[in-house]
Order: sequence, then structure tokens, then C-alpha cells
Amino acid sequence: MTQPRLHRRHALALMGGSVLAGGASWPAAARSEDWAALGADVKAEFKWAWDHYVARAWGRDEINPVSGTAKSFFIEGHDLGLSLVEALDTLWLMELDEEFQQGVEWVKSSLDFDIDGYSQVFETNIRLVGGLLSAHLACGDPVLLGKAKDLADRLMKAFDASPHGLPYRYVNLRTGAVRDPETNLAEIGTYATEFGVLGQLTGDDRYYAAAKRAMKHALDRRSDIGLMAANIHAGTGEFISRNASIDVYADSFYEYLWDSWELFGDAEMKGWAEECLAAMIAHQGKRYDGRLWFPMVDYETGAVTGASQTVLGGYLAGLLGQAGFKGEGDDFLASYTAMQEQYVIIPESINVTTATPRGKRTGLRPEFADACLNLWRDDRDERYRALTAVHYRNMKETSKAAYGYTSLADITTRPMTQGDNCPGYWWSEQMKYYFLMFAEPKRIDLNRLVLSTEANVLRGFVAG
Ligand code: IFL
Repeated sequence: MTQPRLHRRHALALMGGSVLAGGASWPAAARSEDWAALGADVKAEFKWAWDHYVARAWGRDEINPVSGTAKSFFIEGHDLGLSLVEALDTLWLMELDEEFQQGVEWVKSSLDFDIDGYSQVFETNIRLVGGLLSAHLACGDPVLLGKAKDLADRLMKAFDASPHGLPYRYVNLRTGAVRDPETNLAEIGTYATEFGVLGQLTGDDRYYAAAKRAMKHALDRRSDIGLMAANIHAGTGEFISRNASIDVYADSFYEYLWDSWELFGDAEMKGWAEECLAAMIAHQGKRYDGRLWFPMVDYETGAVTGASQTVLGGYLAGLLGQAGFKGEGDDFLASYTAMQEQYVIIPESINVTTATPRGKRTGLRPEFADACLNLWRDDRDERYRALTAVHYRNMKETSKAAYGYTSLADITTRPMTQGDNCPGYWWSEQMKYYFLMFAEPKRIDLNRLVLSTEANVLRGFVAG
């Protein structure tokens, strides 16, 4: 087993120093927390929410946990069991085997992608192809792999339609017709892990080649300072904005460069990841009142073009740590930690110049816990777990509703005002991050673990 590395900052902390980069304080609970008990609590909450989903929204895409109703996510009126598929590998690692099997049986009997309707290619891949693949990797059932392949084949039509191999945003699952060529880095560049694993399992390297070709197209258009604009046209292949973003419109593109190295040993992808992250640090990393943020900048000049950062940008703290930029990762995490301390729930969008919320609603977001997990896996510093425990308890306090966990309509009221929707990713992401960190489940080898952007387990299940 790999020994955790002890960084100088952490050695100082063990000697009693208060040295968190960025100046935010660490929660005191780390030393006294009963992690196994907290892990058991996460599992109990997941099971409780699953039972409500089964009773009130079975096979539907998302439950509305205040009203007990449900809604479609991909194609109105054609639900694809989104929450169920997203939950599968989480159920597996929690050893909720009856529930896992119940979900698998539904997939086998009821999930059919032959629908005459347009589905968003990016979301369909990360949520459904990824969910089916991770469930297959968990239990080995070939039907799950077959469903993942069938769906990926339908999505491939969106790549084929572009002369540059850049997927259109929407594809008709039955006819293969495409629409919406105006797209972005995240939506053209978040396929390599799912498609690569699918290729390994089926012996067909067309999937990974298509995913990598789209990424390379954008990477080849980097400016002299190493940045890409976030928006791009699938038809012309040209950038259609000047804004470089680490945030929405771009985020998982960068994750998948690094993940392709971890999963497949693709050294070219690793090189691109390191170059992109170094360019971000050099040209997008800005200090406001001492806090590190990564606002949008002009991709050619580096001039700041926007003063906001979303909660989704938090993934970058973990990615920086994974790719060897630990100091910057810790600094960026500290900026979000300060927001968690001040607002309890990290605002969906933040004005980085004033460190204040832009808007009141939030989407029950997982990225802070994602970053903590990735930083914790590097050195197993207990304090990342303590920050995650705060995140979990704050969620429980504010988002727990009659029939599950919900997004929030207003984080400024007391108590906070609940919305009425549980996003599909809740089943795959934060509950899994919490459980992995608190319970250290025996069905996962944390040293081998690779998660997709949707936290689907693509490597790391322990056999047996
Ligand atoms: O679907 C989730 C995924 O992590 C992603 N974007 C945002 C979602 C969670 O906030 O890539």
C-alpha cells in the first residue's frame, strides 16, 4: 500500500501550527470524529432516500422530494431512470445489495434508448453511459455493458456529424439527427474516460479515438499563453467566444485530460493536462483579499473578463492536487472553505471581488466534497475529512425534505428555503464522496480508484 506523503505544511500542522494555505481555519472535529459512525449515517440516509425514490418515483429521472412528485431530465415524457442508474455503483459500494439488484433488474427489463427524441450528448454520456459502465464493473453483468454500448453508439452520431469530430450538443437517440452546433469545451471534451473504458471492455478503440480527437482539436487552438476559449462551434471548428474558463462550459474537459492519464496511461493527455493547469495558474489565478480564485479571462490576453466563480469550479482544487499543484489546490480549496464557513452552503455563484453570493438558489452541489476527496487521497490528512463532515452535516441540516434531499431556493433565509428537486448527480456524487472518505468501504481500493466527472467508479472495485 502506498504510504501517504507528508507535505511540509502538514508536518508543521502536526507540530501544532495553524498553517492552512489561504488563511481559512480547519474544523476542530478532525481528531475526535468517529468516522465509521459518520459513514454509517451516510449509508442510512442514502437508503432512506432510495426507499422514497422507489415508492414515489421508480424509473423516473428525478424525484421532487418536497412534493413527492417526479420529473423527466433528458427527454420530456421519456424517463430513463436517471437517478436509479446514477445510484447503482453507490449502492454497490455501500453493500446495499438488494437495492442494487432491484435497480439492475429495472435496467434490464425497462431501459430502452430507442426513443425518437433529442438528448443532450454530454449529460447522457456522463450520467447514463458512465452509470451503466460503473454498474457493469461492479457486478460483471454483460447486459449492463450492452446497454452502455448501445447508448454510446447512438451518441457517436453527434461526433460523426461534425467535419472536425466535435459532437453537436443534442442527438436524436433513434434517428441520429443532430442539433445545436454552438457548444463548449465541457460538452465536446468529456467522453474520454467512459469511451476509453467502453473501448477496453469491447475491444473497439473507435470510442476513445473519437473522444481524444475532439479534445485535440480544441487543444491545437490554444493561444500563445496556453489558454482555450470555452465556447466552440461543432460545424466550423472555431472558437465562438474569447472567454477562457475553468468553470462551467469547460470544467470536466480538464478533468478528463488527467483522468485519461490515470486510467489509460496516456502520456500525451498528461502533458496536455499539465500544460493547461500551468497556464491557468499563470494567467487565470487571481488574488482578491488574499483569496485565490480563477475568474474568466480573455484567452489571448489574460485580461479578466468576469468577476464570478461558481461552486462547480471547486473541482479544480482537487484536480490541481492530483496533478502536482498541491499548494494551489489547497489555496483554492481555502477560498471555498471560507464561503462554506460564512454562508453554510457554498453559493451557486460567487462575486470573487467581494466574496459575496450572486443569486440565492443552489443546486445541491457536490464539488467541494469532490475536491476534499481528491486532496485527502494524496496525503490522508484528516482535516479534509473534517471539512467534508461539515459539508455533509450542513447539507443534512438544510436540504433534507420529506422524501429525500433537495436543492435550495434561497440560502439567505433562516431557515433556508428549500426548492423541490433532487438532481440525479446527488445519487452518484456527494453521497459517494462522503461514504468513501468516512467509511473507507471494503469494496473499493482507494489507491486505485478513478472516478468520472459524475463520480462513476471506472477503476478501483475490489473483486470478490
Ligand atoms: O453532473 C455533475 C458533474 O459533476 C458535472 N457537472 C456538474 C454536475 C454537478 O454539479 O460535470
